[in-house]
Amino acid sequence: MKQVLIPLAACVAATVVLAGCSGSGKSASASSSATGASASASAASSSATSGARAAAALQPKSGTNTAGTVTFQQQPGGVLMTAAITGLPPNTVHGFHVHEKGDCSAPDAMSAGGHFNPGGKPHGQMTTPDHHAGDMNNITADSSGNARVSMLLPSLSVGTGANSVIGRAVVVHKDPDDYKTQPTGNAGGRIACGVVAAS
Ligand SMILES: [Cu+2]
Repeated sequence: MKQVLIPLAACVAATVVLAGCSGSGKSASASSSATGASASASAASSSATSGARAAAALQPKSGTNTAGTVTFQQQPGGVLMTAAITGLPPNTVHGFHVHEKGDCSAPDAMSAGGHFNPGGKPHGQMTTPDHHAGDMNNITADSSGNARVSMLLPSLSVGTGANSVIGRAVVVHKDPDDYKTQPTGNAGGRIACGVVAAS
């Protein structure tokens, strides 16, 4: 099952990346100079080079075996995030965020601080206007405890600007994010953490 699914998912991700790469440089510079662009969109593109990449290796925290790899790639409309996570309890849903501090040293990962929120927004679902830049959709483990997801994150960048993921941390939580409770989404403890570095 796993061996069948992974090549398929990798192929889809590669297709998306390739599609995003072709002709992307012009769109990025066009949006950064457009006066009508929203604040978050112009912040995300003005300091980022399309195609720039970053990655985080998730390490188990709070006594779990949860681990994985998260990659970020700058695209004209935001950052394409792809994650492959293992060691989750089977068939469970977990909050998943970019947190402010690139510090996963604490056994409970509390050293990573709160959600990455350079815009000073309320916590919420990433598809709504009000959300932390680091808010991402919940991830769902399959019957083997694996999760493989891709999301386009509109409020982040890969670069040197205020919204860049580089030097932040990715955190997997014990419980689902309810997308409402402030400022955490009531997602419980932190079961994996990884610092994001340019790649
Ligand atoms: Cu979090």
